[in-house]
Amino acid sequence: MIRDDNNDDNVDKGEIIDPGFTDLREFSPNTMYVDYDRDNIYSGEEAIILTSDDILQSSDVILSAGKAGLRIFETNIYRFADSDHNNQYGANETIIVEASREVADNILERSDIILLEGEACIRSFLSDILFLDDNANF
Ligand SMILES: [Ca+2]
Ligand SMILES: [Ca+2]
Ligand SMILES: [Ca+2]
Ligand SMILES: [Ca+2]
Repeated sequence: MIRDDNNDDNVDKGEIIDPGFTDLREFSPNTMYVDYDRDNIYSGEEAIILTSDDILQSSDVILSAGKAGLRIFETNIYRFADSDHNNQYGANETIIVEASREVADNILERSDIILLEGEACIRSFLSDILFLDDNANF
């Protein structure tokens, strides 16, 4: 339980009354991240995806834009997710374009279009990582 004494919508020291009842909840098992640097840890700048498997598909929802190990093709409107980090496109790797079909950036965003479903180094969050659900709508 939290009382926002100064109404700044942030939890400050002293505002946590009962640490047992916060909006902290576990990520759903379908909330995964792209382990861009392959350290098995979510870094905060890695993309978060709602997916039931480790295949990036057009039906998956990108919850939080972020790094996804995207690499440039010779044609620079495309990016591929370099899942095995060999700097080469492999047959199982995801291909992405920007919604605008202009030059792609290296950030995986909700607006990006997944042209070819595939691997993207997607990992599950460990179940002991919790997040604060600000508006309780997850
Ligand atoms: Ca990582
Ligand atoms: Ca998927
Ligand atoms: Ca590769
Ligand atoms: Ca993008």
